[in-house]
Order: sequence, then C-alpha cells, then structure tokens
Amino acid sequence: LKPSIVKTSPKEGQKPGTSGLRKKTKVFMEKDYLENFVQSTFNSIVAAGTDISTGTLLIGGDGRYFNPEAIQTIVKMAIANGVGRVWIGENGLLSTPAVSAIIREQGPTWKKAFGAFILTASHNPGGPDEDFGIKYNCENGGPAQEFLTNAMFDNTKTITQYAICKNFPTIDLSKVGATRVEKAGLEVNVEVVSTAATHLALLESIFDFPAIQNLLDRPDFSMVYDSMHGVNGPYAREVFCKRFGLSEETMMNSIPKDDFNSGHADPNLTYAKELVAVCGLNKQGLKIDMAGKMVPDFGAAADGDGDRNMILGNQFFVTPSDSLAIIAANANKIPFFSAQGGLKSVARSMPTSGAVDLVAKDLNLSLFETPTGWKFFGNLMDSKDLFGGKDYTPLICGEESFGTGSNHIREKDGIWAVLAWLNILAAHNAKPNKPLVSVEDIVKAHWKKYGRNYYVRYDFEGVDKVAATAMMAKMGEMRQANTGKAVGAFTIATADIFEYNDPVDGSVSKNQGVRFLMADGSRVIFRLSGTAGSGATVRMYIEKYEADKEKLHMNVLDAVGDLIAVGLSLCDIKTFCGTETPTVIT
Ligand code: VG1
Ligand code: CO
Repeated sequence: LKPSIVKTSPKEGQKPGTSGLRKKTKVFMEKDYLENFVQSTFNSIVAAGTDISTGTLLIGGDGRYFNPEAIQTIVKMAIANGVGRVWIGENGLLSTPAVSAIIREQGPTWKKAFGAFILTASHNPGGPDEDFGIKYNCENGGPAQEFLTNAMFDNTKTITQYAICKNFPTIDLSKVGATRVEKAGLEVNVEVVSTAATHLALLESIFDFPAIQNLLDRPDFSMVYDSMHGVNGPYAREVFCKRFGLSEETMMNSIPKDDFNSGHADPNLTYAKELVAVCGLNKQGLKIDMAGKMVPDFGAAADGDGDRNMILGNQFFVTPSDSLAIIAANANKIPFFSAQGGLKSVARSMPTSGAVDLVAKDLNLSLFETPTGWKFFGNLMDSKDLFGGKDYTPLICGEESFGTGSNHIREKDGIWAVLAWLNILAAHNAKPNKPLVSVEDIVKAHWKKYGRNYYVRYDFEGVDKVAATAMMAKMGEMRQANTGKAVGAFTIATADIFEYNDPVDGSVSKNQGVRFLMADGSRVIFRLSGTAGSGATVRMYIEKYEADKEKLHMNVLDAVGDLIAVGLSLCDIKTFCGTETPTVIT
C-alpha cells in the first residue's frame, strides 16, 4: 500500500460552478484531469483544517457514464492522502440528498463523515459524449462554500503532483461489505454501504406517513413518479413500493442508466415529456384531450441526482415558485415544522418568484433572497452554530429551477418535496367520505388568497460564451441609464446587478445577475448559467404579479407576453448571440 507520487501539471478551467465542476465526460477521462481536481480538493480541505484521517469520506454518484471508474480512482487517491475510512454507495450510487443525509447522520467519530465526493452533473445529459461532474460536500452535508471552492480552483492552477495508491484493490461496488487492507500497521477500511435506509428514516421522521398512507390507499387517488432513469429510482421504490405498498406501475423509468436512457433527466415540462403526457398536459402545461383515459391525481419527476422535483396534478402543472410558496403556507401540516413551534423562515434564490414573499409577509416569517445555488441556503440553516448567530430554523428554501427543501439536510431534496405535497394533500383530505381535494384546488385557493405570480424562464443554451458575457456586461454598464426608463407598458424602477451580503458570515457575493425591477413589481432578470458543461447558457426570468381575481387563470405566455418582448429588447440577445428563440421554456 505504498502511495505513488505522480507528477502532473495544471489543467484549464477547473473552477467549480453553481454546483461543482461539470465538463464533457471525455474531458474528465483525459489523463490526470479528475486526479488533479481530487488532489486539489484534498489539499484545500486539509489546509482549511479538516482532519481526514479519523473520519469517513463518502463517495457516490448519480450513476452516469464514468461513475464507476471515477470512484475507483478517488478511493485510491483518498487512501494515498491518508483518509482512514471510505464509504461508497451500493453500485456506486448515491442521490445528492442521500449524501447530505448520510454525512449529517450522527455516529461514533469514525462513523461520522467529514465530507463527500458526489459524482454528478445533475440534470445535464450523461454518456461518453455528454457531461460528467464532481462536487465536494462538507461536514454539514452541504456543498463547499465559496471560500473553499475558490481555494480548490487556485490549487488546480498550481498543482504539480498527486498521490495515489495504484495497487489498492479494485472494489466490487455491487457487494455491500468492507474491504480492509493493512497499511503500515494501520487498517484502511473501504466499505460499500446500502444507501436508501438513512434517507428514508429521516423522511419518515419529518412527514405524517400514516396520513400519507391513508391518502395513497384511497380508491379515488392515484399517483406516478418518474425517476427519469436517474439515481432517484431506487429511493422512490423504497419509499413508495416497499414502505407504502404501491404497485410497480407507479414507478416510471426507475432503473438508473448510465446515459439516462439517452434522455435529459431534467424534470420540467419539456424534458419530462413522458410523465407530462401521462398527466394530460402538453409542454406549455396546457390540458390535452385524454379521450377518456385515466389521468393520475398526482405526478412527480426527479432529475439525474434526485435533488430536483416537478409536481403535477391531474392535468395541472405547479410552477416550482408556487410550489415553494404553497409548501411554506401549509408547513403547519408537516410534523417536522409543527413539532418545532412552526416554520420560522423562508429563503428563495433571487430569480425565484416572489410568491413565497407574500406568504412570509402574511405569516410573519423571516425572508431571505440569495444568489442561485443551494450553497447559500446552508449558512442560514447553520446560522445558530455559526458566529453565535440567530437561529433561522426551521427553514424552507426553494429555487425556480425545480429545487425545494428544508434544513433537514443541506441540499435540495426531490423526494422530500414529493412527500411534502402528499402530506399537504393528505391533510386537506383528512375528512372521510368527501370528494378529493386536488392539487389544482389547493393551488387555485392559494392564488385566490395571495394573488398569482405569473412566471416563465427562457433558456438560450449553447450560445457563444464571449458574446453572452459581452451582453451581460453591456446590461450591467447600462444600469444607471436604464433606471427610470419606460419600456413598452413598463417603467424600470431599478436596474442593477444583484449582490448578496450573507447575513450569517458577512461574506459578499457579487455579480449574481442583472435585474430590471419594474415600477409595478414585475421583474426581468438575466443570468449566465454556472452549470453548463460547455459553451454558455443565458437564462431570462420573467415575473408578473396579478392580484385581480378575474385574471388568475390565464395562459402564462399570454399573461407575460408583453414582458417577454420587453426582456428580449432590453438584453438585445438577437444582436449579441444571433438568436432570440429559447431552446427551453420552463
Ligand atoms: C442551475 C439552476 C440552479 C440550481 C443549479 C444546480 O444553475 O438554475 O437554481 O441550483 O442548477 O442544480 P445555473 O447556474 O445553471 O442556473 V442541479 O439539480 O443541476 O445540482
Ligand atoms: Co440535481
């Protein structure tokens, strides 16, 4: 077990983005590419004071192509770097929320994980010609904070060598159990662990499972859950088939595949088209003629790594921003929150609609607006422990990009959101012998009370990075000139570049997107994606609030059509990037 020291040289562009480092799989397969990043991570966490010798390192991924090979490499490097114990998810699989749950699980010191490598590019397609990714999560179960990802990036720019135990045996990832190897009198433990149990136990402690069981047992209620051939399948079966006794038919695409069956495991109206059709909708979220065919009362989908969710009712689409607001408004029906004296705070990423703000105001909750990406929610969740801060928990967080969760872990949690909706539905249907209160009923009642935040996001994928960067810079430069200007039927009250001052640790994150805040409360926001494996993706977020009770049930694109036109002219994407036709609308 003698570590080899291998000479290497820096690789371009190893800066972790919104959620880890994502590149084409072939780039990750190049000589030393993965090794450099892993070594830089070890160097950075050790420099930051992490004791890697006494705790456990967790490794798992979403099952995409190159996942097993990457795991074997990381194990050999972990041992060479002095990690005492390694846990690997069975078959190399671990969903992102399960990783977070396992890291946070309390146990004897050696059982407590100090961190994890998650091998995922999340919703990006997988396969030899698609994307791969790697992300490091810390002891709190959340993605590494910016100071650490910056340190990793700096390390990748100066790296000269890495350590690897080339002769460490290849681990059989399909066999749960331990491999122990003596190393200079020390025992090195590598253990393949079965993965769903910890997460399931946590979920069971959060939700009212008996009430959900009653709902699922109703003859007039049916559901489907599309795991899109990502890592979510085994977890969904564990909860819904094994625990709740539903039939296999409720599980769509639940076998993980290394290329997601050539699909795009992104739960939205465009990519989850199989589920969307089963639930009686088209990709605009409009009802289609089902010719008398049975439609499920509840539909859900997950992304590649199981942290995203899409919620559908019977021929009804719930936008992620509305879903966040409605879960927050109904949090008292979920035991996790009611047992702690009620929900205390809500947080949303900046581009997420203000629907949850209205709930926060109504229920007197603290409200936080953070940059895009889950790592910013972590500090709020840990506020009590950090810098002697105020306790903002229990807290519910969400993003417009189909991510929702709470402080039960430090990642967004797809299956949590699904169970939250089922718990809320169960509570609304607690009285026996009454017609089913549907997803649609709950959403419409919410709009009636709070008004509706019409919302749409346009993605322009695969545009030229230089052109897109210039477009963003131009809007940034023009912000003062634009403020006060009338555009179409709107007046720009403020044009600015969003910057976040973390209320817990005082850190500042600059340049988090250009905002046009209109005098009537409407918003147009632009960002460049931080998860694109190559090229650039421009995101345009459009939001318009409607309080008029007569106008709550419009087609979204009709409701915000004029604001979309304003957005397209404000950014002038046609001139900069040569297109104004989005590749995806969500
Ligand atoms: C996107 C989403 C963001 C999400 C991130 C990671 O980032 O917009 O809300 O947190 O993906 O989600 P970006 O920078 O491309 O806009 V996942 O499920 O891909 O880990
Ligand atoms: Co994801």
